[in-house]
Amino acid sequence: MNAASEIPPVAIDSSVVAGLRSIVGWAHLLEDPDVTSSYATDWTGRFKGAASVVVRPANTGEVAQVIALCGEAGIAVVPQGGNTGLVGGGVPLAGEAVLSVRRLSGITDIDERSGQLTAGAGATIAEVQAAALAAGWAYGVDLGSRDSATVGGTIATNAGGLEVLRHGATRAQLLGVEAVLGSGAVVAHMGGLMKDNTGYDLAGLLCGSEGTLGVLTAARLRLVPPSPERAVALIGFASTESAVASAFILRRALPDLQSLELFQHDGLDLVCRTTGTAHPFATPYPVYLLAEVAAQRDPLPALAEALDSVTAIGDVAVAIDSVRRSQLWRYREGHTEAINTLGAPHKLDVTLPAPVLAQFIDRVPGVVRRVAPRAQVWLFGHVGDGNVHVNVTGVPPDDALVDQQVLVYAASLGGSISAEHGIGTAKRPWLHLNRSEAEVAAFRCIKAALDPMGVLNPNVLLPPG
Ligand code: 2HG
Ligand code: ZN
Repeated sequence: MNAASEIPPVAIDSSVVAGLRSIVGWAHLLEDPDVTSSYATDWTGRFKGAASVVVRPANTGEVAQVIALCGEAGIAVVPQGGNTGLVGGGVPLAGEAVLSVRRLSGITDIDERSGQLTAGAGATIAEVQAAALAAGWAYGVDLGSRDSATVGGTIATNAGGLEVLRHGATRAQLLGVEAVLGSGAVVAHMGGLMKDNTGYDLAGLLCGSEGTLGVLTAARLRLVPPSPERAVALIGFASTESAVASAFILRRALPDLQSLELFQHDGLDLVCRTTGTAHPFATPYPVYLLAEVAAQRDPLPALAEALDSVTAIGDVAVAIDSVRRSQLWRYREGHTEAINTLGAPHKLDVTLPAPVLAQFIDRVPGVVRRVAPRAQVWLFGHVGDGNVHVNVTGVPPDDALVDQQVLVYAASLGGSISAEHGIGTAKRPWLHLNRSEAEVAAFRCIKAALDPMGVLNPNVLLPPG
């Protein structure tokens, strides 16, 4: 169903191709399948399509012209940033044209006093972080794919990542956006005012809309004060229950807690085997927490005191210097790449209410194995946000049963079927698990109003029909 394979590109009339070429220039209209294929396969390899063309506009005016032309010609467009999405939302699975925003990568108007900057949609998160740091600030979003993920893509999915518990997800960083709507109109509200109650929050609406309402071209981002002093603790636990209970204790005890992650023995072992790294402790533990505290002054005394108050700890390693901190982080950040070495995984990114989080983690492998006895289940994620990344390998890419079982189970416990990766193509059939008919009808009205020609990413988020 959702993992399309070998889809032939939709033929576009040569006059439209010529029109697009005259907008972006010869070098930025790509047609050769050898070149366009990297834009048409998602990072996991589960979602493979074929782009009719790839257009790479240089500025907002060109984006608007491309959308207007595609709208008139009835050609659907998939906006794409760094192509790091994990739910098939940024790749052309029905032969759409790809509009890459990578060339809109400038970072401008840095205001060191108020802590704000303007980033083009194609700037990477690492570039925004570096610009923020150079101005004496920090960007409140960090994620493993920071070197490729773009501002546009992270806004389109309201990306979360590793610091949500402290700074909120991407939507919380937005002071304004510039975007080209499906109508071809350009909307821009980039004044950067902290207080501005002048009607609908378009930035908030476009954030998380997965390219279905507008193509984001730039954003005014709020920055956060830097927290240069850091300490990381890796803690082994004998059970999920004790790890989750301890996570809640640490969260309350540590106001400077920046990240609070969970992973399991199998995932750690896979990371160690694929990277040739030693295990952190002499004895393996079924579950691990990784906690990072970041402050303006030495966070170690507060971390040590908080760890003392946690009784269930099996073993703990604490790192202060950056090399050792990175080594501990590798055990967690290495999961995504290590799992991909086993073949294209199914990625089910869910959030659970706190009281049922441990129950979900312990029982979800059984839920998967009921329908896929030979599947392997990998569980890790941002336990501080109740967000578990359920990865399943050993299942064909287009097998929907595993996805259904996991998502139905999460929703039955009051959870969300998408914590931070979005709905994309992968989860469209299950939107109803979290959204009522009235809500989906409201979504369709918004889509029709902002994208009247239905040109923008028509095959994601909203269920067909
Ligand atoms: C992470 O938290 C990302 O590392 C990717 O959201 C999660 O690979 C995944 O499933
Ligand atoms: Zn994540």
